[in-house]
Amino acid sequence: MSSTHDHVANDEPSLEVAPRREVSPPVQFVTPEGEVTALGEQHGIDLDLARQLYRHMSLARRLDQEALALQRQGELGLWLQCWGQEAAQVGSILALRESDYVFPSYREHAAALVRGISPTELLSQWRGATHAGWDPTSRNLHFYSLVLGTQTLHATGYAMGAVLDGGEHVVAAYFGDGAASQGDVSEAFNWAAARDLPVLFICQNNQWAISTPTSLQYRTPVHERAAGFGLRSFHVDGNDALAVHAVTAQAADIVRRGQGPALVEAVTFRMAGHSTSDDPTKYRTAEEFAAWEARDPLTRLRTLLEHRDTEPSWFSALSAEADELGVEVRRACRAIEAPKLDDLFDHAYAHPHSLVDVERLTHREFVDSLEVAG
Ligand SMILES: Cc1ncc(C[n+]2csc(CCOP(=O)(O)OP(=O)(O)O)c2C)c(N)n1
Repeated sequence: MSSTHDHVANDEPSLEVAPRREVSPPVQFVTPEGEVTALGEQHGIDLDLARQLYRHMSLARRLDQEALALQRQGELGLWLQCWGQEAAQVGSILALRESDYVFPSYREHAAALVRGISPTELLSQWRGATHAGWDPTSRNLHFYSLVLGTQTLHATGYAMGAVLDGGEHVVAAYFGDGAASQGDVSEAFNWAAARDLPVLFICQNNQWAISTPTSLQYRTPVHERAAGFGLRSFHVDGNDALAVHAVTAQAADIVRRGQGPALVEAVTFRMAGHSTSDDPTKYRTAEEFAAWEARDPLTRLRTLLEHRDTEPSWFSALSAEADELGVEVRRACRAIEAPKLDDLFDHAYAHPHSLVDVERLTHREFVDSLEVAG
């Protein structure tokens, strides 16, 4: 049976410009078993960097587990876990300079922790206390974008301004495989390429967009699609923190030198549900979960470090540090105060506005009427 994707019959000459071809495997330095690949040996394994990556990834996983527990206890309204994506996030953000401006999506908790966002700042939004948790200018990390793909356009526009300022820039935008189906992302690719803008697109392909697998979303992998738009493009094992770091560093260097935008597709897996509101066992198999559990980003790095003379005491000190973070996450979450509803009106515009004043009054009258009735 033929499909629309079949090539022409063997006896006909192919007139296609670019026949479909096999996708090249992602760059990998460390196997899931913790062995260094030939490419990894060739590049060199920096054990200090490996320990730094492992530390950040361990702390991120602890924060993620604590936040899940807090949501289940009713302390958070919602949480979107980054479990499984720690290497993709920590490896990439550590390869950037602190002066590089970053536009995250909504699952980049590991990256946010590396940039120094505190548990209070990180959890406030998910406790319903604020629209956005931190001052984006203070750590060059924009606040989370929940409207898929919009941040890729924001990054592209930001990069246009950065170029006018002169200097060396990398403006990074994180997004998912699902967001890549948004027209906004294609527009961002196109405009960044057309204008040679210093944008580094970082796609975490975690295989799922809520309950839709990538296999139902597109035929051409995101890194190949980006290349079609004229971006320099990279494909990396997103559960291999050292490989992600090296690939991102190389891509960022190209962008920083003014050679146009680049894209890194990091192949990873969303181990949890999309959010605390869904049950992934309804749409994916235990076998798929187990296959990715065997590729866990922390386990492989730990195995590598253990094989390369990292003392057990180093791991126990890190475990104690993670315990302290856990205590702090729980304390910080419960201490987040409910917002004053007046803030909504105060922060609508920079200057007073008569319509906002009317809305504020109407709201007050409504609240007062409830108190009288109650
Ligand atoms: C413009 C837009 N369309 C739809 C949604 C609803 N939505 C929220 S998350 C999501 C899936 C996103 O998948 P992906 O980009 O792969 O990121 P992931 O959640 O896997 O990290 C969808 C469809 C949205 N937030 N914004």
